[in-house]
Amino acid sequence: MENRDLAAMFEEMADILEIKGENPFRIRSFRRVADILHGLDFNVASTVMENPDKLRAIPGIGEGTMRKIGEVVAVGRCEEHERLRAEIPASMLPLLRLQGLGPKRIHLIWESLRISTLDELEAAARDQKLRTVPGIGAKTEGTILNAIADYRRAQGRFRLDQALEAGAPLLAFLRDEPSIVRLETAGSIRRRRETIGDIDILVTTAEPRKAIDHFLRYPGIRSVLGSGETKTSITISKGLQADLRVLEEKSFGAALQYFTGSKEHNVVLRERAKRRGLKVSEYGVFRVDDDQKIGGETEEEVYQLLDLQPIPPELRENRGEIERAENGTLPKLIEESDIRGDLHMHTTASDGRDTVEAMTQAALARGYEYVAITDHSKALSMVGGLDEEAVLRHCREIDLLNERTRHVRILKGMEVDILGEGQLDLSNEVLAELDVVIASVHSHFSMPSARMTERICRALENPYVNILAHPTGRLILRREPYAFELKEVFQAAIQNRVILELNSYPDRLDLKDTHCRLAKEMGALISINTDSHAGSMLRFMRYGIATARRGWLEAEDVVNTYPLARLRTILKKEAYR
Ligand code: DGT
Ligand code: CA
Ligand code: CA
Ligand code: ZN
Repeated sequence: MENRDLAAMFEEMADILEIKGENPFRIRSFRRVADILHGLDFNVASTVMENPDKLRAIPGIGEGTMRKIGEVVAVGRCEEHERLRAEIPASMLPLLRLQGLGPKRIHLIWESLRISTLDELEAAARDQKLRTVPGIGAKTEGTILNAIADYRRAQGRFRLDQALEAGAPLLAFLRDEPSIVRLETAGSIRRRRETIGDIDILVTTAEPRKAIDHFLRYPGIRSVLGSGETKTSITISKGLQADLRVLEEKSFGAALQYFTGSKEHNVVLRERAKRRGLKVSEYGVFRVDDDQKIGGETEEEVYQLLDLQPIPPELRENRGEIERAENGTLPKLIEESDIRGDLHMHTTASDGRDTVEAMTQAALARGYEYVAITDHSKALSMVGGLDEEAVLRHCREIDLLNERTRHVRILKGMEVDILGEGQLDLSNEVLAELDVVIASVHSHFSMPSARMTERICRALENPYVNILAHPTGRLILRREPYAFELKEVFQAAIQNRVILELNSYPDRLDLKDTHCRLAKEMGALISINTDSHAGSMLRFMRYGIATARRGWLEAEDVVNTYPLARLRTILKKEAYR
């Protein structure tokens, strides 16, 4: 059981109490526990059994909390949680997942309209009845309708890393089958979207029956959704769907193009074909007047026949890529091999699992030229954040290690908390000792947009800040970004020669694709970092790279593709773009 599952239970208990309009003190204490559990780097479920005193020692974790955690871990359910759940209709719980609604409002809506399901809520918003509830206006009705649409879309979607990891053994299993000649993934997973609805797999074979039967023998199969002549659908772990399509070799390129999508990209492509007297389908490229097939064996050919540069899958979202391919000015997208170092990671000094030395070895194994060690600062006391004195000690250790280490340079850094009003959590004297200063928001997420904007901009004005980490604070499928003026913050970063982070941690991907592109267009520099908490996590770089490519980034836009000497001039703020 993960810490986040436990945290979710406490959050839900707080939500239910709030829907019922109960004691604010209890509500706050459950929320605090959820926050604490989220922030712990060790597995709470195993600790509560093996080393309960370690948990007990954490401020904010009382005996009642210990008991609840113990119950869930031991018997899989917590008495009080179950009791609370029974006190509101089960259909009300999804309402809590709606962005911008919140338990207080659900409470009010229940009080005045007795609404307890998503469908009732949607109907009331559409019929403009919701605005009769105190504190809800026409604008909120619109927000709620959007939130319901978002919620329905998010249901049944998976994070990219989950889909890639669940899909990998299936793909390996298919590659082992001799009757399968070609195998490619298509759809959103090939485009590396941040969330995936289902995995699309395309194969060619001389023996379709054999290939399909092999697919149906996959040991990780959970259910078979359907199997026909051309398409077979199964579900694998966690209910993720995978579609297998068996295709003809001679039109494989056209099929790959078609099933990679996006639908929006394909629509524009087909319109373009039509204007040129051509027709593009999953079977090939055809002349309209005599229905003659003129290509489709490879994907490049499909684009070439439309007088387009081949378009990388990550760009196929109808965001201007077709115009650029027409002019031959597509970006030369960044690749993982362009990366020379990683500028954000944690060690045992705060909440990481590995030592500085182990992290350095892991970086070396990836062929990096430099790494920055950036542990948390003291505001995050629950994860052992460092105070000024500890930072200086830590720096001296890194100096010593640098003397002994060859081939990779260790940069001294810290991930410093941005406090409530934009002050930094460490003194400037100490920040001056560091090579890299990362600033992050880890608290007070729900302040009004104007105040949050001012807070972040103020932090960026500190002359020692180099990188703004995970700038929007979102967690994919779990937490929306906090409210702030993105462009103002980007502008402040540029003015102060601060680099914006693309955090590759798989549930962050923050900045996201469209934000990366905006940042680049505004003239900002980006750093793609993993925020690793163990050496094995340096591999998360691939998710950051995928997002960067979807954000049209080139190596030149990303500071950790630069040789160390050039990077240093930027960290010293002697240069920017
Ligand atoms: P997903 O699975 O929701 O993350 O997104 P995709 O893009 O993988 O969508 P999916 O699995 O429904 O379909 C795979 C591709 O098939 C899609 O990207 C584009 C292509 N396609 C082209 N035309 C159509 C169409 O009319 N309907 C569907 N469902 N797919 C189409
Ligand atoms: Ca798909
Ligand atoms: Ca599909
Ligand atoms: Zn952070």
